[in-house]
Amino acid sequence: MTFSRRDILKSTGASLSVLALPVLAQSRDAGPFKLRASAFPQTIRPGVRTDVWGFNGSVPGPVLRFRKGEIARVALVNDLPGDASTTVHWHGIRVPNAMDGVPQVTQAPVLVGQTFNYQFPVPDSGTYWYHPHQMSFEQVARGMFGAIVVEEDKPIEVDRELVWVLSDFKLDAGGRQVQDFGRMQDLGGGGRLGNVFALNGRQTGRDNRIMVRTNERIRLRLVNTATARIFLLDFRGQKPMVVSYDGQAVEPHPLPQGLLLLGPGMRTDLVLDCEGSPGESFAVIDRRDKGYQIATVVFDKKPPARPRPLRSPMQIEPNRLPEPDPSKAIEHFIVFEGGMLGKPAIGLVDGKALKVPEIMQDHALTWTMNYVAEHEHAMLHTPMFNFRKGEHIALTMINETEFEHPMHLHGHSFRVLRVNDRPTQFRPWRDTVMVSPRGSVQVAFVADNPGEWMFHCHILEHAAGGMMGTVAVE
Ligand SMILES: [Cu+2]
Repeated sequence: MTFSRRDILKSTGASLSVLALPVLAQSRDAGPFKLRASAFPQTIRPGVRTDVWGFNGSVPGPVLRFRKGEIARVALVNDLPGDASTTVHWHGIRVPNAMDGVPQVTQAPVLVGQTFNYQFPVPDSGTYWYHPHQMSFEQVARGMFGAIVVEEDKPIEVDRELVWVLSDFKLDAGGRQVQDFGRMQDLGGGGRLGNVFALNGRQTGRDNRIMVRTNERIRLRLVNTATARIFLLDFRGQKPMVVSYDGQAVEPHPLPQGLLLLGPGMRTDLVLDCEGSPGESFAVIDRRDKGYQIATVVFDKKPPARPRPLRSPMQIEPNRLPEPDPSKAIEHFIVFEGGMLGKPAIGLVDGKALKVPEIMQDHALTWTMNYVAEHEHAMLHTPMFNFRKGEHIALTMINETEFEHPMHLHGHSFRVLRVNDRPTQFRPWRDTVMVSPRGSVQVAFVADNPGEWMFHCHILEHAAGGMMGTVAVE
């Protein structure tokens, strides 16, 4: 049984009102889409209204759906309060540089009252997301994010598709957002963690029930939009299969150690063949934070969707990414140092060597990449590396800090070749990769997209605290 695009959209909208996300972009000829950034109240925790910032009046913003190869046209309208300028970055999509949404680097910030028209071809299918790159540690924390789905030419066979946007919010007793963005202890520590976990903008928990049919096949598109929280999801008793990381197909495989690690900025598509008896249920919990419950999946008492699970292939048709050849790749290294624990680091700020405590005091920076602490989107930055267009690059990140860093490269996807000096099993394509404390990761890619591209930690407080740089492709 296959479902048409229309059926899938209908069922995502109708399946569960609590978790259903508004769908905006649906069709090629629907014309340019408008994303209006503004402040508004939303119920995140049951019973209270929270003032959030977001797109088109909802957190998360609408799911933008495109087809592979389509030209995306999105008008960003800035109606944020005060003088909050903003931009939109299309995380993971290999856009032309001028459309990348990075203030000072690829465009001027969009001022309140202004509109900016984004237009770019969408080269790859997969799960992506959008968010501002201006004051992102504050604007994303307030609720400015949404998912992007780029459909494959020939989608894999599923009954239903669900988009789960995971985030967290820091609320006070009255349900207001705590206004403590950019504190030094968050910049130099584990980032600013919320106290309310949210799934599609609503507090998660036991009562978040998702009804499924026995032997139904669900494609779950998971996006972590939190500024700092790392999720480690356990689908208790179920055996979901990973079919893509960061929008790119991977050989279908069970979750490593049965757990899904989802750091800030990362996405994973799972295929879940719901195996259980009608009336049973299972919990989805976060193993990182005291087994916090994300949702309860309940098997409908109706007869099974089919007598036994589907056996049709789960392999997604891969995107055509330029294949890096490690034997001819030029090697580069990046060392991360600093933060509040571990050995004191020395870093260059504006060309001057300082100890990290001084850098913290005088410049509010705490991290270094290759011994440089970089101001967010500094006007006077120099790229960390200059690549020639078409060059094959092997990049090794060495984490000399006591913290995890999900590192994100703009404009390109890379193959993850080695983690902690061991070859990876599937050499997955990613655009955001977790580097563990005292660990290392080697990635490879072809630098084929011209322009100056951000390379930064996606714990957005770390980015604001110095883990932000650029690479140039000429
Ligand atoms: Cu980091």
